[in-house]
Amino acid sequence: MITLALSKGRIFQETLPLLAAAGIEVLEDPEKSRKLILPTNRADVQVVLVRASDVPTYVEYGGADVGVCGKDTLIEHQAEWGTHGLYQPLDLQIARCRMSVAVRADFDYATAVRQGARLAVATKYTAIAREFFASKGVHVDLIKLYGSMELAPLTGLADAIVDLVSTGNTLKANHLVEVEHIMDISSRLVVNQAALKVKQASLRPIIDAFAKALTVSA
Ligand code: PRT
Ligand code: MG
Repeated sequence: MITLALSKGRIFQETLPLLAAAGIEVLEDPEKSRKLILPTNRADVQVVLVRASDVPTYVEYGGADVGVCGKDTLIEHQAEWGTHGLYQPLDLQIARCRMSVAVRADFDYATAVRQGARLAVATKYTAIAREFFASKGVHVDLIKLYGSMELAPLTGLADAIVDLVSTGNTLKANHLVEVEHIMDISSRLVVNQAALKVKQASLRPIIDAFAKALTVSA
């Protein structure tokens, strides 16, 4: 059995065409079903639904053989738990967005940075934020949040946030502006290294079909 870990929402939806290219069809809609294990048209392939941030954990420890997760999630996971056991063969170019720094439209970020002010930065992505501001030589107090980062500058909890942006609509609706582009983000295929050896015969064709679908769409 090959077990594929996906999170509900954009990653699930955007992985479906790649699965189709590998001849795999998920037989239930996660938005309608309450099942956490979804069968596919192949008796030897199943999908498990997990939180986006749990995908690397499932794959690393063998709860799943393969998974799909954002580069953001991978960097944060590896900063906390190290890099063993996860093979990352492909950038799937799906669920694309960017990691950015945003502040209130009336906050003078450039001057605060130039004057060496200590910035209070709220984020879910503490490893990425720490590394980014350290590389710029900016002193920050990091405030860890688990969601709705946009609220932090509006309530005075923080001067700035580090968050994912795709259309920019969420920032705009909350009178925030992007002041730094930290990195582009897309989702990666992650594979359990032991599974790659032991289940090579069934895993390789799936990885190869994904890779081929990517070059065709590029
Ligand atoms: O939601 P949950 O806490 O379970 O986990 P999650 O937020 O990590 O999962 P999910 O499914 O929301 O996101 C999965 C992955 O999709 C992320 O790890 C990213 O790699 C990728 N992705 C792509 C995004 C976005 N685009 C995105 N726009 N993840 C989140 N957002 C959020 C962003 O945080 C902000 O709140 O959407 C809002 C901004 O969107 P715009 O379009 O208004 O700019
Ligand atoms: Mg989310």
